[in-house]
Amino acid sequence: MRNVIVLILLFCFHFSAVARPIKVIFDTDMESDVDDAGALAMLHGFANRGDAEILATISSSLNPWSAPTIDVINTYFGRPDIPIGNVKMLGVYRNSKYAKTISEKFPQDIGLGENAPNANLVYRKVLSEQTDNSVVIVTVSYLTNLSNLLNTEADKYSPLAGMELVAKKVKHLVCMGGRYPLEQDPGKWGNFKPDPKAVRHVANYWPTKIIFTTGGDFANAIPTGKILFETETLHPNPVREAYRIFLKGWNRNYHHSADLIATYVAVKGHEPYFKLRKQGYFHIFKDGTHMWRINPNNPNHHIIGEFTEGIDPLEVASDFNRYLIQSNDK
Ligand SMILES: [Ca+2]
Repeated sequence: MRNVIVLILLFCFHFSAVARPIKVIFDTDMESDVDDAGALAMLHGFANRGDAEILATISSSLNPWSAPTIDVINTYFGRPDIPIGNVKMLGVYRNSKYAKTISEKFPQDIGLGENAPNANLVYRKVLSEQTDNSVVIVTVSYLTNLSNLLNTEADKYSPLAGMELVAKKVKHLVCMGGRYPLEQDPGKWGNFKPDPKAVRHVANYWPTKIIFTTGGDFANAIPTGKILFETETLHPNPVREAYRIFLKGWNRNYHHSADLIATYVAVKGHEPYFKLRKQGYFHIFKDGTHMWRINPNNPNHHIIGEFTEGIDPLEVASDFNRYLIQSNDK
């Protein structure tokens, strides 16, 4: 009898400790690299398993094919009505090898990014509808939208300004951004380069915890995507097609997992695979180069760039791959 009570208590503790599904807003530059497509597929994989609820998918790119590619992937996974927002006016534009082809070849009904509402409005509407301290935002992209969000004022969705709205509704932010280790030479790479002003604004003023995840060798150690080519699907898989186009000429059928790491951490947390470093803060220089400094400590800044001892990165890759093919039509 006592064992039964202990089991019941453990069961209750387990399900009260982490509320499932995790409510996620996904912010992406679905254009220059293809791991964004993999990360969004992975997020749908989590949603299919009941681990995540996708509240909104947002493009931080002015590339007009970024938002429709997001819509293609949402539609393929049976969630065609997830709100999509897009950065407006001042933003980063990068070319894409795959986004136009994917947007034209697969079902989507947004057309072009300019038809998507302003990212600010989507963020404000969606956040205002959620319970307090419940939303995880994951950005695998430029920080333009999140910087703009902090600058928004009260509107029809909420009487709160952006800073207060984020502080009230967001649990934490997961940000794929820099390189690691970072103490020696400033890292200059990827998502922090095109709009460093936004990165500094978000890193210095974002009112909740930020978990930074890093790329480079750490993300290269987790090769993912091959499984897309090995798994037959009833309907043509747009994520497989995006990887195929992107990897053509590279003479390989896998890719790094930078954006997938951030997405995994957003839904599952850092365990069991990754070490979470808490002491220090992420210093962002004016040009977007960055350095993890041990002092002073910023309790809101955490960083992930190393595997837990004993973890084989290929083991992580095979787990990530499982989520990548959690489509509805296998
Ligand atoms: Ca990205």
